[in-house]
Amino acid sequence: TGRVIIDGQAVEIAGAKNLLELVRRTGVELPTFCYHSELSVYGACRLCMVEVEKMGLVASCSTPPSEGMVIYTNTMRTKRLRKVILELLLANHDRECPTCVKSTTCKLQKLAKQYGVNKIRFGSRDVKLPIDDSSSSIVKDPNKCILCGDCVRMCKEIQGLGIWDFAFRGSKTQVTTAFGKELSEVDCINCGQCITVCPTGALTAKSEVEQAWKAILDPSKTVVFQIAPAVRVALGEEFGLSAGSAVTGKVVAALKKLGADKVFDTLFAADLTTIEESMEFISRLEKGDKLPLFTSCCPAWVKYCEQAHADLLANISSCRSPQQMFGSLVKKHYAQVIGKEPGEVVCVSVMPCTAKKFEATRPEFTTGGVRDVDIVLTTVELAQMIKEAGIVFNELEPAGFDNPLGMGSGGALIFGASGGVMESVVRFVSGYTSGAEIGRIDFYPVRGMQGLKEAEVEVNGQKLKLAVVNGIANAEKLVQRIKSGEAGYHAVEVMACPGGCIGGGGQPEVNDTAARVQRLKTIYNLDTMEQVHKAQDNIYVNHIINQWLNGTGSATVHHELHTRYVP
Ligand code: HC1
Ligand code: SF4
Repeated sequence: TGRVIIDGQAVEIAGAKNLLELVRRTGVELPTFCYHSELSVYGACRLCMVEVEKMGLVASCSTPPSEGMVIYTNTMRTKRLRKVILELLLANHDRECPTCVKSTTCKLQKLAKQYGVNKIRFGSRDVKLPIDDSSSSIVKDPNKCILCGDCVRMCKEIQGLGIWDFAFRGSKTQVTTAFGKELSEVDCINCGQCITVCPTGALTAKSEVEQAWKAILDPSKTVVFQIAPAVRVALGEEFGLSAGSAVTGKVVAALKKLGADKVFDTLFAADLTTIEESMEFISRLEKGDKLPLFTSCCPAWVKYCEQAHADLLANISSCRSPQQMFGSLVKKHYAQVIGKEPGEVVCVSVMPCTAKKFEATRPEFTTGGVRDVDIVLTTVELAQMIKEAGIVFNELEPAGFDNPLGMGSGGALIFGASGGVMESVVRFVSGYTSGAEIGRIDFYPVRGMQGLKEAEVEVNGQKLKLAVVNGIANAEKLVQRIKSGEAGYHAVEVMACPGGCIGGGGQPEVNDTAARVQRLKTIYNLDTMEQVHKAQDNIYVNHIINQWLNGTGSATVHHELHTRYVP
């Protein structure tokens, strides 16, 4: 309680944890690399320094406000200090800005411009450290690291993994993996959350843009795209549209202009996943076996479970993720329908996720020796291709998906938000067990950004206990409670990224949770407008199950849409 004076203006302290938050309330944005409201305060970059009477210069992120403080945000000393810090960082930084993936979105570049750093009074570094591109999802360029520690805290605090840490001392300090191993050799789950907080080009997604161009420009290949649920509520941000703008029709139009032969929808496969996972759930409930059922769509969660909880693998749904169900359908059936060999059809996914790149390389997801999903582009990579092609995205006339793999229900759309898979399963199971048309089911308890959501639903006279978690640290806590008997559920949905896929490591960069909330809101708005609300009402999916897969529960379905996790 109490008040402080900021640049001559009285401000109520109420609820503010630090001076940085209070200054923001006055409409002044202080520069910072290492402050993220969802992570612990580190106070390393010192850029957010303010001058406080009787205290001098303090880091605003790590200074709690107290009654009567008199604060100045813009003095000769703060100005000089910020400039020196930025110059020192730049002196020690690989300044290949125009060729850097993060050029124009890099925070170091942006702040250098904003604070008028137009010369560097210090010598440049001459050491060049090796780039680590061993991972299928993430590239690390240590020459661009500014040691803010954001990735370290993200991986430790939100994902509970601690893949990154500081090593060496003084001017030799680096952020690296344990024993400096390559990223592919450690237990990284490829979630890409470290990328989302990296202010520079030190951590970026492994680009597959060149492979995609090669396929599109090869006349002997038929190139088939699928678009994940969460891409359509975020891609617009790359073209200056507000967070959460719905751009579904424009994405399809852009892909057709780029040269896609067919543009299908991951939503189609998500409906298939809902049906398969629900049938599996119903069967486990009847047998009272392998409960709780854990969802399997998130490849970062699956990898985590393989590494940390092999004893739980039997509880994970055997369903392939929608991305991989789609790939399997394309390579095993669609290719045949259009008279092509699996190798002549290139299946490209556009995903909000870096772990999907890894998932697509898993050896179990192949047909006739070729990968089911050949190329995985992130939302940001697709934006890159659209820009390269000179397409004026904002002026595109919307286009519709192709059939037969282009239709999806509202239940499939909400897969892109944490809680969506669970809600979609609830929509299916309630309808299936009642055997009647049940109308809309909007299941609010599992919606929202919270790390853990719990809900109960009555199906066929049985009370089912459900849990939804996002963030692997939250998942780990829940697993511990389940293992100790402290908590019990029938089904658990896990997504590795905050808010679910809308907050994936391949999405346009956002500095706060507000943008994620907007994306989430749009997903549910789009669901409300969908005429087909539940997976079981997707007539195209029902048709394909019968025509291509010999009906629900067939050996074909089992073989082509499911997988096995081997401890
Ligand atoms: Fe997701 Fe999924 S919802 S995992 O978050 O189950 O990536 O969007 O495509 O596969 O459908 C991601 C999103 C995505 C799969 C689906
Ligand atoms: Fe950690 Fe995820 Fe980054 Fe891997 S990708 S280092 S698990 S935050």
